[in-house]
Amino acid sequence: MLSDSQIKTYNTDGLVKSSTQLSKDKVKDLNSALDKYLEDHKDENNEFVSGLYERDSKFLEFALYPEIIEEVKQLLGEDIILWGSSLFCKKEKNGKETPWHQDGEYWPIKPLESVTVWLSIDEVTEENGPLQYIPGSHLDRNLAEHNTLESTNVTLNQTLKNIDEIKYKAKSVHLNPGMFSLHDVYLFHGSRANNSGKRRAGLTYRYMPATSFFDHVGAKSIEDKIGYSLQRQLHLISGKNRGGNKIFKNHTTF
Ligand SMILES: O=C(O)CCC(=O)C(=O)O
Repeated sequence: MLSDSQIKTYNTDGLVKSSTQLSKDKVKDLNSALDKYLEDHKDENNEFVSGLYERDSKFLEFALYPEIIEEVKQLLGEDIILWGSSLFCKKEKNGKETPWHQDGEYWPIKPLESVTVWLSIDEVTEENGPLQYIPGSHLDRNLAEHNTLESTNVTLNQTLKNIDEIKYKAKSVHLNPGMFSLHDVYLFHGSRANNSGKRRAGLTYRYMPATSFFDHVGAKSIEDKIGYSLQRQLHLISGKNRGGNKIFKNHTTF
């Protein structure tokens, strides 16, 4: 569980590193799932894969681990929907940069609230392109202007317009396999390219309060801009669906 001081850090910085370390067996399971996925999709570019558990349901299991859910609950309250998952698997050479961005810029959630769990599969150090963020950049609860990038050498094509003058404030998140951080939907974050010789793979799981509404219909207009589908399966994992969401699976009844 997150301590009071970790919750305070999340509130003031917009990101906190959890103290939880998943067991060796769970880390092994994560690695096997990724190895299998990469083998099954070896002809594709897997540096950034969105809609991961829709593509391979094995990845749903990790998002439901109580170690993770209990900490998400501490930040979002009892009513929680898991709505998304991605793979960020930077190659060991020429591993793509993730430009500085706010997640909320292109997410059809109203009111916009979400916590991302960034779960490490590989060791993440300063060398292999750790997640970086600007502490406190989430505080005014506004979406800043983004530019659309033409480059194909990035995982996402959106980048914050006025990031250069505050980049010096950036902090990095270093993780061992089976550790995770949690970050806020308005946080400015990104990651550098990887040329370290060591792969940097992690999963992101996105949770929203079930009091918010995920707008599958409105999402269609955003999909053209970002270039991938936002038609996600919503999983109610705790409490009640108070936002009138279209739930794919309810995990709270047995
Ligand atoms: O891991 C990365 O490179 C970026 C992750 C990210 O953008 C996110 O978690 O929203």
